[in-house]
Amino acid sequence: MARNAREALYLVVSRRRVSLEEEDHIPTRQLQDGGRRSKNQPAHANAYPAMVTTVDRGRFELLLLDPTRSQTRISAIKARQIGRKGVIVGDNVKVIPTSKDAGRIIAVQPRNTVLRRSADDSNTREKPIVANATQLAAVIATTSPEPNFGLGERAIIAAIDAKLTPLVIATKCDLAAPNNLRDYFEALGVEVLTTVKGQNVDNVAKRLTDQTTVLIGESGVGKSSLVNALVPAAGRETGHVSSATSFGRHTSSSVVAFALPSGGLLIDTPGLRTFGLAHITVKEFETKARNRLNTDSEKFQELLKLVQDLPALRNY
Ligand SMILES: Nc1nc2c(ncn2[C@@H]2O[C@H](COP(=O)(O)OP(=O)(O)OP(=O)(O)O)[C@@H](O)[C@H]2O)c(=O)[nH]1
Ligand SMILES: [Mg+2]
Repeated sequence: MARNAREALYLVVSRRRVSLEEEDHIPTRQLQDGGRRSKNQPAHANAYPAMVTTVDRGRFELLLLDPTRSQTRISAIKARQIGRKGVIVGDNVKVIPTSKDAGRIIAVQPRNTVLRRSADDSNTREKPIVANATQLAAVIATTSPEPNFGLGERAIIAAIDAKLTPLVIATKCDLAAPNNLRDYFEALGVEVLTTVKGQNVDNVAKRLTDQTTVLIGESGVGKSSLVNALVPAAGRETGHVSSATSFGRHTSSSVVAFALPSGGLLIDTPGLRTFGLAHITVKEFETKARNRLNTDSEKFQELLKLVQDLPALRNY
């Protein structure tokens, strides 16, 4: 973090604790933002809409959605009034700037969608991944690591449950042909896009424009490489895949959202080993799949069987 951003954050954190009532009546001089207000005006009147782009141990990076401000990225903490309520990447929030590049989140807007996974199939404790996504792209390499069809299917099931459009992006097509991946997922009614190292990714860019797409896949499949290709300013670190084990190095450790140059958002996530589905119910899944997957296909029957065979923790 830049030094001035860290200092600003320190000032925010070290500010004396105030009661809820006081929070709503912050003196004007603490709003060094230009948004002047009278002493008794509620804080919400000076709040800006923003979107959470990353979360790191109680600290949030936000993209301010106010086109009149020159500074569009700020760090923020949660106001006490939000309590223990979780704030996740993709959340639309209201923030009160406390300096040029820091602020305090005072409200979280209702979510349109929530992509979640559970700790594992027999543990219903949910782990929300992102809010307000419209698409999920299961990123699967043709090789290195070898395709994990099971993880892809699970991500697709979670996408359907969260009312997101599922896609498959087959990476590393310069190393092996994507035919088996394409046949497998197209039979299910899922669109399959392909990428080749060093070639343009216009086919993917076109498909992601004006959508909020979350990338899900194993470590080393090339999620962050794809982000860098689509968002040149992203500068995501990428890692090597071990030639001995064919496993990735779990290079990315946090969920981060980036604005796509042609509109929309792209969300990179850390590599997953498993995708727990204990939160899925069979009936709901069947209903939600109707308009999004080829439910007449044999492949869909296999997918349904996977959901039916999950430990019977759920309310059918
Ligand atoms: N040959 C080839 N290599 C690729 C391609 N895409 C990514 N790679 C390589 O695969 C390795 C892993 O890429 P990353 O982008 O770090 O993978 P990731 O999915 O973000 O991995 P985690 O952050 O660990 O989850 C890097 O060495 C990339 O250069 C591709 O299309 N072809
Ligand atoms: Mg990565």
